[in-house]
Amino acid sequence: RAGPSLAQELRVEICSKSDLLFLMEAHDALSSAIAKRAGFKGLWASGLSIASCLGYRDANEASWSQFVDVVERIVDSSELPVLVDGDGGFGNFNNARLVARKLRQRGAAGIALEDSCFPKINSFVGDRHSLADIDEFSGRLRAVKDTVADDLVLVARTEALIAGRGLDEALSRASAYAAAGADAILIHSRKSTAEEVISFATAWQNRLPVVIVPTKYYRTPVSAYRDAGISTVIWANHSVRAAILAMRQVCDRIIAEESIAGVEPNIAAIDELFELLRYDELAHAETRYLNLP
Ligand code: SPV
Ligand code: MG
Repeated sequence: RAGPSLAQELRVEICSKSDLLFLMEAHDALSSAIAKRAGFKGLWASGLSIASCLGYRDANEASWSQFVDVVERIVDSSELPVLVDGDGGFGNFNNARLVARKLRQRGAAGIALEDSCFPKINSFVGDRHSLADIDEFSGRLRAVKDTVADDLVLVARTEALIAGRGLDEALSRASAYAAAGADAILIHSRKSTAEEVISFATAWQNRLPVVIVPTKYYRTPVSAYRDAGISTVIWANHSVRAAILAMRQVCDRIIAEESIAGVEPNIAAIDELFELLRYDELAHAETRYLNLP
């Protein structure tokens, strides 16, 4: 399936009033295949997770081209609609539209752009998050929209609450971003309860679909999001965090026991790996194309 049809699928899902869409984090082809097998209908190519796996901080240390290469692997391996975390667009309007164009070429379904300044810093790191000027950021959105039109879903993310600027600022930014052509608004929060994102959703009244990232307010049941008319929930970093714990435990145990016998029941079988990467398809193709006796 080509990029634009995945974009269409993501647009329909995000805009659907009938139910909540869940996007699962992926950071490489394997996490993408695993999320697909679990039943997720769409993926979030997380900037934090991808940077972490490359050994970079979520501070625009990885280049846009490194990032786009990883996205291609995520798209290929799942063939699901992938909403890509485009950070602030890696610069000004010109960088943002270039990245969007490249993401379209690699089969992404959507891009989320946040109103941070380059270089960004992850929303949960420190407390010095500076917001971009509204008009300048709107220019980034308009440039992306003019470049990729309907081939990519454009999610505008405001960091107003992360920057401590309050609900009114978040709402006025969301309005400006809607006017600039965004298809949905991502409202981010670092609070441990969902209160402020629910307040946002209530005041916003679905002028565009609302997307949230409940990493810090993980206790809130999703029924609260359905009640608030929220469109999409992103589980933003849970595969990479699961991998960190699993790898740490296995490394700790192997070094302590000088044996791999103890860990064998607690790690994926080699066959599961072959299955995830569709070695059966290769075997089938060999019978077809190699003229085997
Ligand atoms: C990401 O997954 O990279 C995000 C979400 O942007 S957060 O890390 O919460 O900023
Ligand atoms: Mg990010």
